[in-house]
Amino acid sequence: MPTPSMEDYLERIYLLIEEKGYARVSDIAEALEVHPSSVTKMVQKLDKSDYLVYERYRGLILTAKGKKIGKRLVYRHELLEDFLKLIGVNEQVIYQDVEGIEHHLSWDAIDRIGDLVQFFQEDKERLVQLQEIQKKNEEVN
Ligand SMILES: [Mn+2]
Repeated sequence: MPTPSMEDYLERIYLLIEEKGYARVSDIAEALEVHPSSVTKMVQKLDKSDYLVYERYRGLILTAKGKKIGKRLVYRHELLEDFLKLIGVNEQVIYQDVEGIEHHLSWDAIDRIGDLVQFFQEDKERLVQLQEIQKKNEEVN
């Protein structure tokens, strides 16, 4: 199991490769706002755990295991953003909230949240009902 920090790297590396076709240490450092030497250290750790293959002058590639988990981590982040948006959380705090919770939920909880998002998406009337409750609660406060 990757640590939260390893998850952040794998998520970002997967996204960079998806967007640009490659992930350089400098790109990862910029995206995660960390020093390149920290990236090198972590990349070596991820290599040791078989999530990727890193060669100093040739860059890095994700292994099948790294791709699989990277894809799930990106999905998890996007699902949690969709979920918070759906239930009406202020968009300005959504990204930070997701960064704060994403590593601390079980995959069971993620899948159940997925069900709930689907529940609201399949019938917009359900969302209207939620919004009515929220309006009422706002009036009380
Ligand atoms: Mn994330």
